[in-house]
Amino acid sequence: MQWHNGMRAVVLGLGTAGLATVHFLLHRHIRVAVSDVRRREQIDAEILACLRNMAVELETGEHSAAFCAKADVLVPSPGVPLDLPVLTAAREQGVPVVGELAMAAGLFQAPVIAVTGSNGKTTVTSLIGELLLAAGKTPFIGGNIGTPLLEYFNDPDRYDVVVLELSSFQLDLAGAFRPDIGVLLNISPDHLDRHGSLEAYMAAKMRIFSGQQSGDIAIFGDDDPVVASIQQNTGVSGYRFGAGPHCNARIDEGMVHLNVQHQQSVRKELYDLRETKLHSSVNRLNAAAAILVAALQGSSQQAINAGLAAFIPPPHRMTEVTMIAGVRFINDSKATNVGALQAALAGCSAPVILIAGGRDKGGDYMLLRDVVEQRVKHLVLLGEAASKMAAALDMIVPTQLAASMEDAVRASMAVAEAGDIVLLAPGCASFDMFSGYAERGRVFCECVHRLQQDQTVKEEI
Ligand code: UMA
Ligand code: ADP
Repeated sequence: MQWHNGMRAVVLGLGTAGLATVHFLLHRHIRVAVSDVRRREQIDAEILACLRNMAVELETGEHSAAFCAKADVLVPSPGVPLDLPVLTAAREQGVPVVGELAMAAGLFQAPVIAVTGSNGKTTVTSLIGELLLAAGKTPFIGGNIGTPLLEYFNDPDRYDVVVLELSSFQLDLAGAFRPDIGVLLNISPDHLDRHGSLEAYMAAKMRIFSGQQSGDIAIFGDDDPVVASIQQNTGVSGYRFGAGPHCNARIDEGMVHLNVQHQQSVRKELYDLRETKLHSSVNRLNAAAAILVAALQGSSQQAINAGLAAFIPPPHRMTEVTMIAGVRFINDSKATNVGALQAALAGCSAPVILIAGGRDKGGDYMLLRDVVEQRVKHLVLLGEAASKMAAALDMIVPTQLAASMEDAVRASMAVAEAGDIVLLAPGCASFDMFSGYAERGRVFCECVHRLQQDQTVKEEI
């Protein structure tokens, strides 16, 4: 994207990414206006004052054609759908529609590592950060993980490497973005309400590699059949992690065998995950991906081991809550799509009482039938998607509906026996009953701890 003084940009959406975009553009002497569908009184007063001080014009309550018509470029925030009438009109009139990645392309002063996939992005991005810190680096860690990626440009001299978690929404408008290392972990259907089809969603994910040139590195999750077939069909060569014998980071039980040739040197090393907090089946994959990245970045084996040992996985992802009468309670509230739920169940070795459901994201619950049949002994369903999920699964497993998380936890305990697992892995978004996955996970933990207290009181009586 070529910027010039006096250009007028309209930023759509005043969330965290939109605000960072405003600062980025003002710093480059671009005239900025912002449009947000929220009403003015719903916007934080401090942000309104800040925009006023910077003389940034603000439209609220709609994205009007009149407001956007004056733009030389439109910058939608990641969560803004790309089929809005103002965006369609802009494209028809030849007005560029660009995203954060396209704006940042070519401006990074440090090597860029970008991570995408349907599941595991946050875990892998934060683990790469930890491994690089252990190697004495100062990484900027941002993107979908929380800190807007354009905030890197507030103080670029501070960082010697950039690690970005990228969503399909961000990659949709990636422009000429070119990561030095791009990682595609896995692909399972998600966000189909926004992308319209699995093909469009996959195409967005593949954009992580589209700006890469010779010498750049592509890393693929080889155990994922969709990623493996994309790699084969597109002919993109790269490094692979997974269980296969040809993988450059090969998982075998709790060990990762690294075998990479990069810049004239060969590294054959063994990493033991058994004493780390990365022992779940999905976290072994995540660890293999991160080890590969760190090794290709030049981190020593000693530094990688130190980072693995220090890493604490982010909460609400296969986190053990407690054990009550021999029953283990696991919180995987962040399993917000069918792929994450499938992976959670596949990783459980004991019989599972599964608590699932929430806001439907267009997921195909029929895909769960095999793994539910193999792993789940009882299904407890919550939220808006409960009846759709029941229709797909109640022929396979005893199923009941629950009105609240408290009911779901107590109903699960009522059918559980010592040795079982009660797993919260909703396979759905949380917004029908909670403010987000974190609140849903917190409420689950509270219900489990209340149940534990009640059990203790009963035993004492
Ligand atoms: N808005 C409009 N018009 C619309 C839609 C939204 O004006 O048509 C406004 C809303 O009123 C709100 C603002 O846009 O004021 C929100 O913008 P946003 O949805 O882009 O959210 P941000 O707060 O800017 O956060 C975004 C990412 N959000 C989304 O992709 C939905 C955050 O990812 C990211 O952490 C943040 O930028 C910093 O990079 C969140 C997310 O849910 C965690 N991501 C999805 C996911 O992980 O599944 C992709
Ligand atoms: P994302 O940022 O892609 O949403 P997270 O690391 O936050 O990924 O994990 C989201 C969900 O996916 C959690 O339920 C977690 O247990 C599960 N998960 C983590 N890594 C993987 C993986 N490699 N494959 C499948 N599921 C995973």
